[in-house]
Amino acid sequence: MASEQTSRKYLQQEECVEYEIKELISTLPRQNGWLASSLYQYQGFWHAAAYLQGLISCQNHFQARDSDVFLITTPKSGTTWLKALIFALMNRKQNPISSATHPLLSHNPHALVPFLEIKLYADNQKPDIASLPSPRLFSTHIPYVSLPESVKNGSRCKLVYLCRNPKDTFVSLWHFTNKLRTPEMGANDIGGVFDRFCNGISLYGPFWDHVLEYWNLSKDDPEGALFLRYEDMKEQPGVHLRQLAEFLKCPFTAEEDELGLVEEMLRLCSFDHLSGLEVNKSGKLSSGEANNAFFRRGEVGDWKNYLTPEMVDQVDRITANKFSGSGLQLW
Ligand code: PAP
Repeated sequence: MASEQTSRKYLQQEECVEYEIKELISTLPRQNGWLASSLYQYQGFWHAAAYLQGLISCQNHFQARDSDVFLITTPKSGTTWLKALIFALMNRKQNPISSATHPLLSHNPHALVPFLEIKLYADNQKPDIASLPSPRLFSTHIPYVSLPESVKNGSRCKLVYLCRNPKDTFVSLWHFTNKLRTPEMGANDIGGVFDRFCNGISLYGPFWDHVLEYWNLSKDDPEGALFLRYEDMKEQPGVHLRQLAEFLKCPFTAEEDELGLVEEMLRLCSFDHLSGLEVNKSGKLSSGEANNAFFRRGEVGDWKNYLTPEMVDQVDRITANKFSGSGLQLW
């Protein structure tokens, strides 16, 4: 049925792309994806066809402003959480945190902070984003190498990168893609996708290269790029929310501090609160994913329930090897 088809855009990657992208992907290295379609290697990273079309159109047309803020992650690193926090933080004047009509109470965070290549430039090759008021808030999974030139060099916009330990990221991605696969497709065998993840063949992978590029950027340009870790945010959310506010030049005032705004914001955006909202229990994104697919456990260390000692050893060795000498603290 057409309606069933359009309600699952994420399963129809190749069908959604234009002729030029079909031509391009026919020349790229190809591997089986974790959902229905293939992954294509472009500028060193693996992409699904429709998101690659979004990426290329973003490279061709996106014009950054100095005031733009980009929230960047590899999939399943805590994107939904950080979207909620940054949205609440940056819009707190117009949308008081305690308001009964706060947008986060009725919208999934993905609907409030759109992805560039997955939403804006996937729905429309030239979306009208020039009319959006500043500061604009966007999100993306695009690796640093593939960011539009105006983001990398033409502006003083700010990038916030959130990463998560590779074992939890992998387990979260495995669950997420299983949830999006149709009953006929069945779940992916964990061992098979684990090998692909370790070989870098996952959406926006290699995971380690993605993280490392943004880590290096944050060292070279601490004013322009903030590097956060999911585990640190879980451990000391208040410290990192304040750090984020300072970085984005909207620090909490003494009065806000006295009123307990940091704690209130953390409560609004917490896993328990967001996952319990009706919109996140029963709603869907326009691309078809159920909102509840973005909320599973929200904990650190769930990998212990899924990975064998051999798998743990393998990921830890790759991580140690890839990050060696970078100064990036290992998990
Ligand atoms: P995306 O990159 O595809 O947008 P993303 O939000 O990064 O997805 O991944 C969802 C993960 O963040 C899930 O982790 P899990 O599978 O290990 O449970 C999800 O539970 C977790 N998550 C979602 N919202 C929150 C939140 N408010 N606080 C902490 N973790 C969260």
